[in-house]
Amino acid sequence: MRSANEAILVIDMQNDFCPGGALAVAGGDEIVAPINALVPDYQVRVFTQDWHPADHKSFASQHSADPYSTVEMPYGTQVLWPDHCIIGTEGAAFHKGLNADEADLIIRKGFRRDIDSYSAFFENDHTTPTGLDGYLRTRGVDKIAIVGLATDFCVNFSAVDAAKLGFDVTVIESLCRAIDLDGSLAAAKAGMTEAGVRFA
Ligand code: VGL
Ligand code: ZN
Repeated sequence: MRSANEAILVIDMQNDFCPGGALAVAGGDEIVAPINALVPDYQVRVFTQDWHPADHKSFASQHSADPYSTVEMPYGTQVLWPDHCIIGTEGAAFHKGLNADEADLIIRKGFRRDIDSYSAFFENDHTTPTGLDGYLRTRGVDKIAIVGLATDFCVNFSAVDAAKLGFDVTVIESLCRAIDLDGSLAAAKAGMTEAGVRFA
């Protein structure tokens, strides 16, 4: 058992990010069983769920644009995604093999139509908080292990924000899978390293 100041953060282990889903990440389902095996080692367990309204502005369909193209939003450049993780749909549900009953807290993010939220801590304007920082601090956490999907987007943004907030952060790379759009994985790893994130 890990000590009480260490949390595990399980990012977006949802059907739409697994093979067969709307925004499938290659091998996303391979990490379900090893994540289930790891979670019980931690006394503080937070899972996240990407959770978008059907007309979310991160969807290419809302811009008559091609998926994976980009658009300028008030908060910066936004990749436009296929419609995914729509609130209440099967695509937004956790992978059926994931032991989500083990979660102490489930953070939903990306529920505001006009702003995307990759990070478990802040929306993509880097200022609107999800409340997770306060939750972890009030539970006495100062060290976080991160696993899940996708390495180069939601894991990356969560890890960098956590490090900037002063947490000691380790990304367990073998329990993550990447989208890897135009070098995004290499860029994400460089950014995480720069922010002081460790890899295990
Ligand atoms: C994610 C793209 C869009 C992720 C979420 O979980 O990494 N990526 N929404
Ligand atoms: Zn999303």
